[in-house]
Amino acid sequence: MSEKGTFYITTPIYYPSDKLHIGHTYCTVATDTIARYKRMCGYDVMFLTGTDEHGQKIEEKAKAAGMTPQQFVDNIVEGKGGILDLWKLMNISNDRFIRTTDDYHVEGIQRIFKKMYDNGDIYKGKYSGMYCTPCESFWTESQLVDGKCPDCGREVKYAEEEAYFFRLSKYADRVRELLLTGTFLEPASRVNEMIKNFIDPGLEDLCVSRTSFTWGVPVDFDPGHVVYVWVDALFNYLTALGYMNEGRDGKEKYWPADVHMVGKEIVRFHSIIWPAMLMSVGEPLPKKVFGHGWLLLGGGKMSKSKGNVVDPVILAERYGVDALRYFLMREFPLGSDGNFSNELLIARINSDLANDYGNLLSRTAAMVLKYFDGTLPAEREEAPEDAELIGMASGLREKYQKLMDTFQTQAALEEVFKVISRANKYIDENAPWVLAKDKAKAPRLASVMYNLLEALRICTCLLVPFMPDSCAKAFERIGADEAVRNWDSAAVWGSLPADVTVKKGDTLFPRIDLNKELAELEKLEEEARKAALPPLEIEPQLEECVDFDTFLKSDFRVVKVKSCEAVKKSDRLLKFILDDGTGKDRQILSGIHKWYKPEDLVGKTLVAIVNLPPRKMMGLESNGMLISAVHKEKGEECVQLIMADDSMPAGAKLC
Ligand code: ME8
Repeated sequence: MSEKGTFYITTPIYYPSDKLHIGHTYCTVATDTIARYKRMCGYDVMFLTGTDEHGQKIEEKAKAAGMTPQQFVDNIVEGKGGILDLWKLMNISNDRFIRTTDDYHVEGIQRIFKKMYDNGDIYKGKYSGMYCTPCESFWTESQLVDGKCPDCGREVKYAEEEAYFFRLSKYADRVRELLLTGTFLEPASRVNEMIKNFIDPGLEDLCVSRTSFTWGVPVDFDPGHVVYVWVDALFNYLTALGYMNEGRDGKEKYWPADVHMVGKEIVRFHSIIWPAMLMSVGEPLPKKVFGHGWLLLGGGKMSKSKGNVVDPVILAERYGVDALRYFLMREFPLGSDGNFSNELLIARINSDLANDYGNLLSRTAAMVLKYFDGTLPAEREEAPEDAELIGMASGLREKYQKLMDTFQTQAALEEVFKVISRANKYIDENAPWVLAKDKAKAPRLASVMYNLLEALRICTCLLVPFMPDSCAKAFERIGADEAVRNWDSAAVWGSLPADVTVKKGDTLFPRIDLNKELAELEKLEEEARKAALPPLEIEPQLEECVDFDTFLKSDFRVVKVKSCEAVKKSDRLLKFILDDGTGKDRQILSGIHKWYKPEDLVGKTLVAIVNLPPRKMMGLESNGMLISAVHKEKGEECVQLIMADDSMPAGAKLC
């Protein structure tokens, strides 16, 4: 074991019900950054993430997709472009990945459920109440907001069934005490929320089994019941370490967890239900639950059903994984909500990464190459004006550590960038291009260059958890070998060798053309939104029968278009003059201008129902209706007129 000890950190396990979006990516990148930071400090880190694959929502989605639930989740987790691919792309360094459909976890959950049953904390009763299917949550009437789910705002359904209950009420006092003492739940503002909304009104026992669907961990001693998905999900943090199963190991080493990183809407499960269940099975409690905020879009939550999700793959592929990771950690403090926009993303990449950091790196390396052929000479001349930069860079690690240890990732980055700005200013103050003109000033020029490289090295060491790949490239560029890329050396000014050699390299963070990119992104996002929709939607067939005589009363005829023009002041209507075989012109109005140019329809053979009562539209009479095929494609309505073969005479009856 490492001298520093162990550090066990987890993300929530994600529902593989849809592709993950930038909000999930935010949560995972934040956890990854902290895991990488702790590893860098010398901890033996266990970083766990995974997927929460059971429950009614998944069962319903799989059915709609014509798959078994297992096929459905396999595809979203392991399929091309699935969750595993996303985490690989985002350079997520998890040590383990748990799927709640893994055999070892299922076995573990069955044993855990039985253990709580045997110790009297789970009992059989009857549940009646309101259930939110998307959130897999039961709510009492008093918890509903405007009659809807308080978490997601969607409709809830009344549900009644025989069920097992967990004696949550028994643990209310101990949970209250846990929340009120120490720093179990952070940020502190979330503590009040939990006490006021859930503990004070009185904790009710929790329904922990379902019988109305089958996609879950079966209760082995009572067939027909499946374990409530949140019991199944929360215990992943322990089964992943081999608790009550032989499939994994590490519980002795890593439990209790140091921190569960979770989104604010699931703080309740992690800070109330989870500790109570751990008390029930007699296991130590996690040291901390950290409830981060949401990434919002236009002030509201991203959700697939609203069609406003942002695809991290598009952004990472366009601007680089590290730029996206940096933005997510730099723009929003972890505990609060933040409004995502493409504009903010691009502005942040341009200002911090292209201008400040990237520019400092490329200017410094280019100057060392230009003035010293890449290798600094031994002779130096220090000056008092170096002190500020050296002081700031030397003290940076200490400030950074305090902030990172309290998950203030945004503030930690701010500190790093203060040093980067100071270094850029130092270039302007010392004007190396002027020093280079005078041979006698070469020692001074060498000192200036060395100080810049050192400041860059220290900053880069501390940026590694945020942008691992780009930092490796930056180290290469400034000639920092492995020995001076680490945590220890980040506190030691002067770690680079005096005769350091820099290398040529590509621009790390190219500047982005804001307006061009915004337009491009909008187009791509629109295409992605459309592609995500089911390709073709056809209305379901009516189940109610129409009797034959009634059907025969509808008079469908072949008609030929004599003329067709747009109706003035209407952007929808076309006016058709038709030959219906009677020798008299028939006028029909049809709202299909969006799909047809009038001139293209003249001469066409169509089908119309001719015995509808006349209707007036925009002051014009319409005698009948043209028949069209209607469906939706990628969410857009499509209307196509039924065109008959031109050999069919006008007036022929359809039957
Ligand atoms: O809740 N901004 O899974 P999940 C920030 N399976 N975070 C966001 C977000 C956004 N816009 N949207 C989602 C579950 N998240 C359960 C967890 S743990 C034992 C079981 C975060 O896929 C959300 O807050 O719905 C949550 O922490 C995580 O993504 C997983 O959400």
